[in-house]
Amino acid sequence: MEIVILAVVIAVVVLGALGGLIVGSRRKKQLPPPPPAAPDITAPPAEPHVGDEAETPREEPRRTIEEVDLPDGSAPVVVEEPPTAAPEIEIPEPTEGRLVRLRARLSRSQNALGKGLLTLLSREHLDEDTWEEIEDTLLTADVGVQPTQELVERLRERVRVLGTRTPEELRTLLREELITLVGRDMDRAVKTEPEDRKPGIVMVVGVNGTGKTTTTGKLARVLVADGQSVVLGAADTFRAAAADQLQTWGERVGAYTVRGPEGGDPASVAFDAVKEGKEMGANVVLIDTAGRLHTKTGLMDELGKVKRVVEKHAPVDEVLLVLDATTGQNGLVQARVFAEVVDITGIVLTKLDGTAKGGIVVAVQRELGVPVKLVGLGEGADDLAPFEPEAFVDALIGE
Ligand SMILES: Nc1nc2c(ncn2[C@@H]2O[C@H](COP(=O)(O)OP(=O)(O)OP(=O)(O)O)[C@@H](O)[C@H]2O)c(=O)[nH]1
Ligand SMILES: [Mg+2]
Repeated sequence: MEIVILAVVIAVVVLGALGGLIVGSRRKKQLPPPPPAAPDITAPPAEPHVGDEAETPREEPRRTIEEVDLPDGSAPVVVEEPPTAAPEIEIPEPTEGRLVRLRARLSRSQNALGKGLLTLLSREHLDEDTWEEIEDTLLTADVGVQPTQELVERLRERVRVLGTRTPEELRTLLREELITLVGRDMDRAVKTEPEDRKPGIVMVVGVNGTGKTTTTGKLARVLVADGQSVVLGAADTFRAAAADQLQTWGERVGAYTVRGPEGGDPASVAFDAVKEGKEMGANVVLIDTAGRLHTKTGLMDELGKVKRVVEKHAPVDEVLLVLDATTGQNGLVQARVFAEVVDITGIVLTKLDGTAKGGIVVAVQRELGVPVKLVGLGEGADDLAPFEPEAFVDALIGE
């Protein structure tokens, strides 16, 4: 009996000591973590680059199994904040002179056109064959038949008048003629600020994958950089991912996104977005629409409906048709069909960084009688530039 009592006493003492050890070690680990270093708000927002993530060191301290044990009541419960509570709002870079800054992107793929023309024009004897080569160069760059013939005619006339040609003279001449061809006097401002009301309403349309959502997101950044408040309407209700994609762009610059149920009516989302924009006192509402093939009548009709429903609020100020520059002449067919369904007021030419077919700028403006207002020069957040004929032509022929 005495032995049993002794054994029980020993067991209690040993267990108590062990328990104390465990509690002690828990207390030690529950010290509050050191405060995180304050973010450097003076640093410019860093652009992510390929492979960045792989190099980011793991900053969070690892938690041990003991720490995630149930609390024993004697120690306070430590609730950890989620690592990123709210996304940091980025301040996009200003838009002025963007095309000049992004010129290298253009010239990498386009230089061939301008340089080729200059070389041909510098030949001692400008015979019929040479003029034909000049024509071919322009056609290959998708300038289009009619504009090419006009340009060649003007060049022939001016070269004849010039007589002897210095390279500098030729360059000036070609520059002038190309700028005339692209069009000096078109109003290329994106209409986001109607005089008599708020918000301005912009719709973004085009076939699948041309860059509509990306362009809407980049445009939101441009507007925010210019001090405007923006509401986004995710009228692409075909895929939930489409609304997520747009919302992510919006969150980065603090623009609110109105979205509807997947498979819902795009017109009602667009309507709600403008309603929300009005209530919030926003300057601009940008409506992203689902990509649709210009050959699918039902979908094209739906697009017409989106616009009509939005116009129950107010006229749409800008309908931007997004065209992928790499698709060349097919873009013209798309442009024609879209223009029939919704009046296009401006063209956005995307992916100009990946093609030597910059001549499509000329062709598509001719086709629609509507100016190219913006150009996409990359996948980066600030790779959308207001289109400027002079900077564009300078990129073609090099400085
Ligand atoms: N290189 C380059 N890529 C671009 C440009 N604009 C868009 N993209 C890319 O094109 C792809 C399609 O872009 P989205 O914006 O999703 O195209 P979308 O028209 O909204 O597509 P859907 O909604 O599916 O019709 C993405 O990978 C973009 O990063 C550009 O100017 N240059
Ligand atoms: Mg999209």
